[in-house]
Amino acid sequence: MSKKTARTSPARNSTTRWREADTRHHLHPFTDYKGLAAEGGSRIIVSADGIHLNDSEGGRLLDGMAGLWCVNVGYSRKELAKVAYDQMLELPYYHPFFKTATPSSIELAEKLAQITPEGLNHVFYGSSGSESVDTMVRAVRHFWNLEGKPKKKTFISRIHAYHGSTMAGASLGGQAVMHAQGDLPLPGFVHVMPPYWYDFGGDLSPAEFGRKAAKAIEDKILELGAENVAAFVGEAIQGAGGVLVPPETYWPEVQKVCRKHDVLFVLDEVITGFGRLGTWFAADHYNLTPDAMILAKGITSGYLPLSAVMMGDRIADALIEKGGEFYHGYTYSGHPVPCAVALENLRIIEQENLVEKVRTSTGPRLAERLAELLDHPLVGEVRSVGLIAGVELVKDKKKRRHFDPIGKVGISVRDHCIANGVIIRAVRDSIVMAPPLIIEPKQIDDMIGVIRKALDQTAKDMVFT
Ligand code: PXG
Repeated sequence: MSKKTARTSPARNSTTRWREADTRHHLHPFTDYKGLAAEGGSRIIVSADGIHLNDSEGGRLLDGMAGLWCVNVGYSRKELAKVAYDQMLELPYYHPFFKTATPSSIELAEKLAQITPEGLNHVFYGSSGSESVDTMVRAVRHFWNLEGKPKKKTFISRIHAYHGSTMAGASLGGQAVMHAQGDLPLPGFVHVMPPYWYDFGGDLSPAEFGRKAAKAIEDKILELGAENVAAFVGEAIQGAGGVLVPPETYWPEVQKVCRKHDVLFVLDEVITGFGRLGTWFAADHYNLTPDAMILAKGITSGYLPLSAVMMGDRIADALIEKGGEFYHGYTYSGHPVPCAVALENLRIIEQENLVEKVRTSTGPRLAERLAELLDHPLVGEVRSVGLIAGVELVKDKKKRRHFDPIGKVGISVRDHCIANGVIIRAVRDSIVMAPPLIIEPKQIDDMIGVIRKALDQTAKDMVFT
């Protein structure tokens, strides 16, 4: 068939046709291509409303992942579509290079400076979390040059961290499988133990282990020499790494260590920002004042691509006062359409009190319902703050021992959940969830009900195989 015939075929809208074309032409992110083709191709999502997705075969799914941790205000928001439409008619594109700016990018910068923690007053825009991680890495290295400390260039982050898929993002991330493809990390990125008590805590109490994991950062700074360390970067809760919620003792200590050794403290709030924890930002939940913060995802509830680095005063003042021209920027930095959508998205979050709803209603409900799963033979630990949660699946609860090989049980529970109409994700042998912030308590009950059923089905499969 010629390319032209394929594009204009009358069967174009059929699921089979989409699947075939998808398999033939589309390289998906984080996908085993041969495996996907062997399974018959993709599920085609055609529409969505509220917290539900509809597929091309009439299936309806509760989206327990808010897309990829991003659709905070839920799907089918006409207000966001209208703002995008109006902005496109008025000014579909212009950039902030060469002494110009656009109203929505300015107003959003002002708004972000207001709602983020004290000391974060300047915004540098990108279109994805990965881009903003790269921006931060370049800005921080430039900053130390400007400070007359050109040796301070190494970044410290954690095993299991996820900071994106670009070269700098994947280097900063602590995902071994990503490092293995393409000779990463780049020089200047090192990793320490994550605050993951279940796997790394040994005989220590969570509180003791939190201090130990923070000390691992200080030990690394001392090993490298503080004069060589630019910044420590961390997700407040490691999302893609399995929703690793640190012990309460961890973050205060980490911030103290960074300040003590004059190492910049950067929080990656790509997942945790914009209400997910029941506070506007994880920095508010953990009472932290980072030198820079990475934002994306929930900033537009995923309706359009947008990200930002919030630069703290120390970095921004140096860039402004002594930096000269900053040779960095993207075609879509400060794009007026996503910025307008972000402003409307923030208005919705405020108007509907979604942050408070997570803190006082749905977050506690999720925690309560998750705790009930602890009686299940497969469940070793449940972790949640607000509407982000992980459930650790284990072979031996007492000894905190995983199945070998790790990964199979998680995928089995995930697949049973999806077959029963709820989308969650599996990371190693944890299942993770982060539903839209508009989810109602009753829908949380439904979601946990399906997870319990999937756990039972998995346990049963294991007995009979
Ligand atoms: N930082 C964090 C903490 C993230 O979670 C990024 C940076 C990169 O953002 P972009 O917009 O470049 O993707 C992320 C992204 C998953 C999954 O399967 C997680 C992410 C992205 C895609 C899949 O959990 N997080």
